[in-house]
Amino acid sequence: MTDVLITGGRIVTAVDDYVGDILIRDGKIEAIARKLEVPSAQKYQASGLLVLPGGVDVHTHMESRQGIAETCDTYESGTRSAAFGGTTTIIDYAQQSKGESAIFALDNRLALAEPQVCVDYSFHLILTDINPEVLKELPDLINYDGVSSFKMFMAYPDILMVDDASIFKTMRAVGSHGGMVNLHAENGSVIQVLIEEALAQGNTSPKYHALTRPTIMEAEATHRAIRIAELAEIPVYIVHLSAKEALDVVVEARDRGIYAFAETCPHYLFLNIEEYDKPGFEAAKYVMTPPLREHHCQQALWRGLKFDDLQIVATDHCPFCFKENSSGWHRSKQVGKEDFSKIPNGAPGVELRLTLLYDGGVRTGKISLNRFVQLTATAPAKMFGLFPKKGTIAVGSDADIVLFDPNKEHILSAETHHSNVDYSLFEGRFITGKVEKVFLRGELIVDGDRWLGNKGKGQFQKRSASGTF
Ligand code: DUC
Ligand code: ZN
Ligand code: ZN
Ligand code: ZN
Repeated sequence: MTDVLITGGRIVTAVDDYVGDILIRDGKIEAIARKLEVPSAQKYQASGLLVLPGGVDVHTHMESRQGIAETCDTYESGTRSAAFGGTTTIIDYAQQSKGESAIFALDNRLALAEPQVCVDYSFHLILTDINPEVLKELPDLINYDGVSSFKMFMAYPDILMVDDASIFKTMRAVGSHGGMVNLHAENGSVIQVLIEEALAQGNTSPKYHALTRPTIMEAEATHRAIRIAELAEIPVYIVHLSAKEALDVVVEARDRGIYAFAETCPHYLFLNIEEYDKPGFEAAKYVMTPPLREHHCQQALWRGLKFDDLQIVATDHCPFCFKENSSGWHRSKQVGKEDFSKIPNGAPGVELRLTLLYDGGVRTGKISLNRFVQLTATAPAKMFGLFPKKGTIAVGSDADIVLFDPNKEHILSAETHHSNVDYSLFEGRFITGKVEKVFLRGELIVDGDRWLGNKGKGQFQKRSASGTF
């Protein structure tokens, strides 16, 4: 592999900000200096551009089944879309079916993803059936397979929801081995009552998805999750935190010295509950869980990002097409046309995380440039055992590098994104700041609008301990 030299860019990490040259050799960062001369290297001039570590998105759902629906991005299309957005590593999910071995679930997902992935990848293991045999498998998954995070749902009774005892047992089983539990924190049993009441009253439109999932039921489950983790004496990670009330619970725990961590997602930062007032079935595009919240929640989330009560921004990319299509699995939102509770839960976004957060966070002064890198690359890599291989620009790290033009103006649209999904949550939004070039382990995979990557080139990442930073 020819050496690569990136010259004259503004190199930004979670802590640094300077102009310099980066030499890449055999996929890794070989040297960084004010000026490097390597005549034989392939050169890329980066003056005027930000040179950022490749993004790490720790929450995506490619080819993921939900009831009779399946997300519409394959591992190939979804990871290509990620790459165009400056994300070079994803952590997706392998889900244990009821009665299945967790190791079997991982092997199955690996076989599906491996020939397709265009960026580096790992999985969190979703546990749906916690029994003594499965608990015994977990240390092996951490120590031999490099899967150190386990997700459970406190919502969706009869489908995914596990009880508190299962959460506690799992925490105990993985904690001493460097594993961490991720939780979808909502009180699923209470929410189910509200859903049934709404439907009984004939309230079937998408807006009732939001109205039946109150913020205090997110806060209640967040509190329960953290207190159970406190008893088990292990760190805990709350996925897709959306509500101020839930954030308050995290802040309270962190102030007591508890290792409670949480992520939020771009849609909670930039959109609010008013989207559900869109006419007709249009609002179904915004049916994700938790739902979009009131405006005051957004302000709280930004504050949480700024003061490190929230550590990570991940996308929860879970794309279902809006329009019906005929191929195989029903993949569209139309499944829930007559009943909001049947609308597949999830929204797209894997390609937009960096641009949205740069435009709406850094440019507006809500977060600093270093914090932007911390939230999108460094903290996710550290939280889930990928650092320092991933998540930073340093000698010896993988050469996953994004050249970002901070002044380029563009308009977000489903017409120009690279996901299979047929709509954008941010259609027509005017943005300043764009991913220009993306290197995956030193190979240029995105060059402006051109795709230079290859499916199957993404490498599975065996991770070290989660939740230790
Ligand atoms: N939770 C997720 O993390 N993704 C999609 C749907 C859900 O409820
Ligand atoms: Zn969830
Ligand atoms: Zn998700
Ligand atoms: Zn259908």
